[in-house]
Amino acid sequence: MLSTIATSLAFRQGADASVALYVALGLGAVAVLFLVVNRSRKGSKTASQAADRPPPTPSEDDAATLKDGLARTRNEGFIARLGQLFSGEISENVMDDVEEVLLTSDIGVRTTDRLMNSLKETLSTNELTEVEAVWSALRDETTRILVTAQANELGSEPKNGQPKVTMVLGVNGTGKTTSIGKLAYRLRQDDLRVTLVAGDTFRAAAAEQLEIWGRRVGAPVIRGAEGADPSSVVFDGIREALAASAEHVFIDTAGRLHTQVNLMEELRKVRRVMGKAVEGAPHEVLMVLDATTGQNAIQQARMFNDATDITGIILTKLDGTAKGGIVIGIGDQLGIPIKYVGVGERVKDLRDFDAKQFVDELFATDSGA
Ligand SMILES: Nc1nc2c(ncn2[C@@H]2O[C@H](COP(=O)(O)OP(=O)(O)OP(=O)(O)O)[C@@H](O)[C@H]2O)c(=O)[nH]1
Ligand SMILES: [Mg+2]
Repeated sequence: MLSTIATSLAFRQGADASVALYVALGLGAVAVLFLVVNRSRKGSKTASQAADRPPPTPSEDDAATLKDGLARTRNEGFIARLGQLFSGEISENVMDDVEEVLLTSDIGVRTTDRLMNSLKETLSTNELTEVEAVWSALRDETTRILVTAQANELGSEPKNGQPKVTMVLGVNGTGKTTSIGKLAYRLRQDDLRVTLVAGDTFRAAAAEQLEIWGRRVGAPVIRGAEGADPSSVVFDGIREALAASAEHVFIDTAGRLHTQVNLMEELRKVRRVMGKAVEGAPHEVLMVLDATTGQNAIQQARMFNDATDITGIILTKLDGTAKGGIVIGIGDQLGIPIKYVGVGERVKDLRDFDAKQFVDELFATDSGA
């Protein structure tokens, strides 16, 4: 429209056609630039709003099942690719193909080696070309890996009459606050008293998001002033929870500081101070890993584990990824039990992790045994 006005103006003033064309093109370019800048501004506003937007309400009754959460891994991830491999004529070098599928999935090199060695050890040469045999051997070894990791009891229980203190950590955006909200909701459904503590004092929005969850599930939220020392906020928060006879306390923590070293140092300090507020705290240190980040999640867990001794893992966003194979890598490489999996954004979309059920749902394809 701007270019039409420019063209007619230029003609009316008696300029020649080429001048009119240049003016029109110039104005057109400005208009396009304006549109692009405006749109990208809108985009970034939406993205930041998304990060801090209120969580979906508990009145959304439907809850995603583990099977729903694993749909993409089953239909698009390594399981689907193995299924395709086995659906046609089995070639002699099927084991090479299986290895390639596993290596290019999110299971990781080390765990792929373990699975391949196990196949070669447990199956005879003939069986290595039988679909059913290979499929069920893979399934058995996967179960073994996960059941072994799940058997590690790393957390502890509080003394009688004291609250169970759970520290929740993980890099920013992985789903810490959302998972705390979901866990608190479950405990509140059982009428247990829960207190939430906003240990991320660096962003006001972090505490606000926790407060929204607190109001929603009926749990008091303790927060400090923006920029306050996280350790003192956490100490005071736990003492308040103790005074209020809370049965569970969840500590939300920062996912990002100026440097990783600062963050690890801060988390160490926060962890130490908890033991001064309640003996034996934290009883659980849950690391939140975003399944969509694949193998990076394992590196993150190693780093946080060095600083804080993680006792369990919450694996979020399984519903948004075909990289569910990461669960097997986590079990094999970290030996830290996966306690919960997030299968959606709604308050009920958190499932207890059960190794056998997980393997059943994962390998539940038409091409499977
Ligand atoms: N699809 C899906 N989304 C999830 C899941 N868990 C969390 N989210 C979404 O992930 C986004 C980030 O979640 P938060 O809980 O704010 O993450 P955080 O770790 O507290 O982030 P910071 O406080 O910025 O460090 C939100 O939009 C959540 O709704 C899940 O299991 N599935
Ligand atoms: Mg948060």
